[in-house]
Amino acid sequence: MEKPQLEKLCYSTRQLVAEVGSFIKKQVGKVDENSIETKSKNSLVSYVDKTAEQRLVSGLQARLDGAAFLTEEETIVASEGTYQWIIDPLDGTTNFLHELPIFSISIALRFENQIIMGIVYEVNKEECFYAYRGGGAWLNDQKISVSDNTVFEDGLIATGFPYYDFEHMDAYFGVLRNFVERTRGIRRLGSAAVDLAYVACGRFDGYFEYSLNAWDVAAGIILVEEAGGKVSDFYGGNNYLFGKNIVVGTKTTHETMLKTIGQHFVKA
Ligand code: 2AM
Ligand code: CA
Repeated sequence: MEKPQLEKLCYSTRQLVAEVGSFIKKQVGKVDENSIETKSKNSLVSYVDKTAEQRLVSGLQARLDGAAFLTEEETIVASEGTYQWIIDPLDGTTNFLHELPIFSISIALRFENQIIMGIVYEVNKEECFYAYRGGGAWLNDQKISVSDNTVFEDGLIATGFPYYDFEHMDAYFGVLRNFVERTRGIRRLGSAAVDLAYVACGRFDGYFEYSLNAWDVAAGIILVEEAGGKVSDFYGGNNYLFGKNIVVGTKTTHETMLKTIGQHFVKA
């Protein structure tokens, strides 16, 4: 796809995402406790996630013919196609259900193993973060870039605590202890897509987490890259889309985080 076409698709996808975001916002506080399903330990879902996903999928099908889908709620199974949409219709479902105003829609478009577009829409503040390959990263029409802070100790770091996979607790809390002692602070927002978007616009200097799914990070990856940040897996490699762990940040923050993570996490 040529750049002008990609830009156009990104623009029209942003309209769709804002519409579905407004649906999600209207459902805050309306979900009956009995209608919440537990997919697996601490992984919750309601009609809101599913309806949002169905609306996104049909809107995207109308915008790009024949693309495949990888979606969290599996309302569609279409894995064949040169283009693939990777969707989390509601990232931060636990926050949403607890009426904690940090949750988002995360949509990425992948072509031949490369993410070429990403949109993260933070529903409460109506902030649309978007990027397409070679086009820079943006927040509501303003160009964004990662923080220009070069002092690790002055940085704010985001993470997600383990909530179902407790196998690497010692390693994880070893890293966290180090960062707690050495940085300005740690934040745990509960939406990986928002964490990544906030690194892209410089609110956070870095972010790391393990046990993630592709739909949590796909859009945020291109946001951080196009905003001038660094992205890798815990071992410095590029297996971060499906590898279930990710570390991102400004060049200096990423380098320092990776060094500490390497002292605690050993590649299996
Ligand atoms: P989700 O709401 O789309 O499932 C990283 O913390 C990611 O883990 C979040 O983006 C969130 O995505 C997911 N997650 C699922 N259940 C969680 C829980 N109980 N606590 C925190 N994060 C959770
Ligand atoms: Ca979700």
